[in-house]
Amino acid sequence: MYKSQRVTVIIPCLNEEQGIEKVLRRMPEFVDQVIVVDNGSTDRTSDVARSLGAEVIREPVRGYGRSYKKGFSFATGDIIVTLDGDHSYPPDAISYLLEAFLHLEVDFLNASRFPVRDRRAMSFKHKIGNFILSLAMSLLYFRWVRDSQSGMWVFRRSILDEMRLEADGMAFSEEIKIEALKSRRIRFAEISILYSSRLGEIKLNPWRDGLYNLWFLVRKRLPRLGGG
Ligand SMILES: Nc1nc2c(ncn2[C@@H]2O[C@H](COP(=O)(O)OP(=O)(O)O)[C@@H](O)[C@H]2O)c(=O)[nH]1
Ligand SMILES: [Mg+2]
Repeated sequence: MYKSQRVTVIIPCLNEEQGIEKVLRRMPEFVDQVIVVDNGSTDRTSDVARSLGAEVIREPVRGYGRSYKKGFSFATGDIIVTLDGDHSYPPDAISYLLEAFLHLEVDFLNASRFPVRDRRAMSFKHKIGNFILSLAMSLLYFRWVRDSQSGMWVFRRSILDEMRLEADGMAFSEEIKIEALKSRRIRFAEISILYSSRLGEIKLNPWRDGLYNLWFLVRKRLPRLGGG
């Protein structure tokens, strides 16, 4: 419990045995439920997660978005916090994010990785790609978003009823923010966290996922451009 709110943390994992151990060891005491969604990892991810007290849920179909949607259906907290299992997002920032979330009285808080202070955390190519995707999202949805691709969010579980979440892959990260921005009832804010270099192997394919995510942004906007 954090200030009488039940907190669920959800972590999607695909072969993150190193990262998930560090993430779970740094998980704050006040978190009520930790869900790790495993998608057919071939390493010890599930065993490690279970031994450190997480609820491990298996999603048979691959995909970042797919595993989040599965995880949401098992969440019981009033507030959901998400992060990667690769130890690149700081679990220590959860209390700071929750404090800001409650203080700002928002329903969706995006943790921006920018400015990146750790030089090894993100390559120049990824910085450019992220900038293009965030600029595209900001222009298409008329709202300045610094980090459209961040994987760390804090939101009220109840807002999921207002969202249409369709992406099964990496585009899920931008889709959930778009759905939050589109709804008049959902108050959105963004603050910075410290992002560091990941443990283990990257699952994102920069060209394939980057271009697809750009296309996804435009496609999701198109029917609205035509129909108003
Ligand atoms: N369950 C599940 N997790 C995934 C899948 N793809 C990526 N992940 C996890 O999602 C998180 C984000 O992936 P990552 O490679 O770190 O991408 P990046 O942070 O955008 O560079 C990591 O915790 C991955 O293990 C998937 O298909 N299924
Ligand atoms: Mg990551």
